[in-house]
Amino acid sequence: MKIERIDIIRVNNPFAHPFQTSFTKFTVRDALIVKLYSEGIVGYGECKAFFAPLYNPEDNGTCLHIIKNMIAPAIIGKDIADPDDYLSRVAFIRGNKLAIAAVENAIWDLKMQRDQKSLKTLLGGTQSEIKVGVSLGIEPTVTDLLKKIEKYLAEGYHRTKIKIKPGWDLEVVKAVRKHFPDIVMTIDANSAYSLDDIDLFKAMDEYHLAYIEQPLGEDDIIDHAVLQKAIQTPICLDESIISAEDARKAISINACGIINIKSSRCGGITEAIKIHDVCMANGIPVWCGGMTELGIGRVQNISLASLPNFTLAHDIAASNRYFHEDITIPYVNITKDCTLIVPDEQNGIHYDVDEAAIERMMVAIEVIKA
Ligand code: OSB
Ligand code: MG
Repeated sequence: MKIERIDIIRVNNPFAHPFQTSFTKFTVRDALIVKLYSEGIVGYGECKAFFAPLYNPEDNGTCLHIIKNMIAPAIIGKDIADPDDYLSRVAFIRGNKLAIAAVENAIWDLKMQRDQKSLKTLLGGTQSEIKVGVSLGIEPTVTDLLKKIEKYLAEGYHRTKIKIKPGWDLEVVKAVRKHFPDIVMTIDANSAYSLDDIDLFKAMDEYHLAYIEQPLGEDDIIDHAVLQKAIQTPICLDESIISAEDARKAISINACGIINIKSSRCGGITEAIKIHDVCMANGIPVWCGGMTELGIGRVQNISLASLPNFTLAHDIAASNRYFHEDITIPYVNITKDCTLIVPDEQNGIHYDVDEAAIERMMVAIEVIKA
């Protein structure tokens, strides 16, 4: 697949409702869309970074730099055989996984179109339908949160995840559990705590959460292992796991019982599958995490989540959970059972990219030609 041209398009899409995490309150989804032109086809990838390095060390500014000045020169005008070939050409880049993943995702999209196969088939997916959960931000009041939970339960979401931060944690969990005694409920701290808070997490055991996501340091597994030993509720690692090697190490010291996989965080779908395989071999269930992505990233996540060890509900909500407008036709939509159908050769489900929508959201563009 000869790479003839690369477009990096910066887009801004307002959130339908602000989304507050322990690290920021999002009002606009700032993202990069990568287009690879090759032999009459265009492969799309979405960069999942944010406007600032708040979730991990990258942001859309650093990703733009890495894609334009490091990745593009390594692949422009070159014949890229497949995602592995791409990854070997950019292997000199340390870190910067979100940037590497954005282009890797576009290479998979090219391959899918060239081989005329669904991504599910290329990745070895086995599930035709996947269950989805919802991730709920920090709200002004507990009453507001309870209302939101009610709304998404009515839509059928299979798991309710609540973002927490110091001051919005145990009391909130207690109140939600009281109102909804039986729901599958989880919390996500995005690294907002330390081992000094061990008693808080011990107290969480009483509320039978399905897991506690990334309570401690964004690059830590050691303290997570200490915490996991002290509590019954499984820890689910997110930020800390950026490679299959990280997963192997975390599992070997019992730092977690579950891992959330994001292909963006670990440099692409190729590494995500390796993490999936390490977890499966060790009896660690996984689910597909989200980065409030636009449709291009959201649709690729659906196919990744069709691999066999993706057994827990995913953060792949319908487009309308976050946005009024999206960039695929159709938008990502849930079934009446709150599942997503995985596109494959048999079911004829197919998503197109809405170029006009991208153009409406565009704030800047870089064009790199061979
Ligand atoms: O930690 O899972 C996370 C959103 C932005 C950054 C990090 C995370 C999240 C979410 C929402 O929890 C996931 C989604 O629905 O896309
Ligand atoms: Mg998380």
